Amino acid sequence: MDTPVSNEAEISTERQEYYKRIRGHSCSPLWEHLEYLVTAEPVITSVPHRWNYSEIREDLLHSANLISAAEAERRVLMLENPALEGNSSITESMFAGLQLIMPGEVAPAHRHSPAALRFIIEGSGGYTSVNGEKTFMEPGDFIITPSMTWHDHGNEGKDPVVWMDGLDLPLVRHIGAVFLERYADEQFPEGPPPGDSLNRYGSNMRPVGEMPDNLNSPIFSYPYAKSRETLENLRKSSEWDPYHGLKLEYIDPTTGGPAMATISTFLQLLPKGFKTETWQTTENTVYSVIEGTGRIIVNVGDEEQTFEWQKQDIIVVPCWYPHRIEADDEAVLFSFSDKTVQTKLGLHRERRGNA
Ligand code: GTQ
Ligand code: FE2
Repeated sequence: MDTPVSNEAEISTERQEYYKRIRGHSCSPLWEHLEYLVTAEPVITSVPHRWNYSEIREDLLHSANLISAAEAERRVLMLENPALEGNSSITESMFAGLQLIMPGEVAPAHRHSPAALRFIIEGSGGYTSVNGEKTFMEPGDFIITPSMTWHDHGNEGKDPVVWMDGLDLPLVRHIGAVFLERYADEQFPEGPPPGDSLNRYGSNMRPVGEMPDNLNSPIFSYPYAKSRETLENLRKSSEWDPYHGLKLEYIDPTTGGPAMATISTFLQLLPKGFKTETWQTTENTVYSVIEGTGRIIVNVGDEEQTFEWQKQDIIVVPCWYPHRIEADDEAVLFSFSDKTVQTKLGLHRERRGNA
């Protein structure tokens, strides 16, 4: 029996030819792509992952034998999301890396439109200079380098200094607005004395007549000693949040908003044995462990993936992966995310619990 060419196949061929034809005008049919473009829930490429610092440390320190900080400009091992290899990204929106400065070295001055944060992992005597204001850094300290501020780094101590860099680079690259300028000299001229911005803006007061940029905190440095003490003081009067333990956000004291225009930053305390409830958020989060041991349990499809962590480890939990945290010992976690970008764009969402 003759089978007539099915209507569908005919349309299909006709459609194929049509698609080819409109391709010539740089047009494409939305109806063939809609279901992959606008999905019921976030569909992303990046995956949760943990970097075990004790496994990386030797290789990181070895980089100093291969290249100087000056030659490298920035001697950084990028933490690439395993699903985003070659993209210099830890999530779709953010960059993270481990930067090494050996005693006596200088990472030369430059400035750029992507913003950066530093979170100190090990070593003493390291400093960063932001627009000429030097800040010495200790493990656990958090320092910001706002967009287009001049910065150079150095190490006046005796040991290697390592910190985690967090940048909004993938986001800025996506938009296209990337600019870099190198300073003519190795170091930017010394400006205000160390601690100047903290003195000006860090005491719930501010100099009369000064109007700082309201997108970034005028305070460049958030020392761990102070923020750890705050957590310790607060634990006595605060209830533990079932999803976060005791979690504080670093802010710009002049606005109450986030410390950085494009990156949200947090410090959280989890008491010994604490187990959080499962939390789901659109923000892409990078955790850095300062104290304690425990695990982050992430739901990936129908299975649970467990990422054990200890001091100095880094864990990424991308957008919308339900996850919970367990602390075996008392733990302090620093984290940064793109929450403030999402909030400013009206996109941030979260879901508490398994519902
Ligand atoms: O320290 O200035 O990890 O400009 C990437 C780009 C660090 C820095 C990075 C940078 C820096
Ligand atoms: Fe930089």
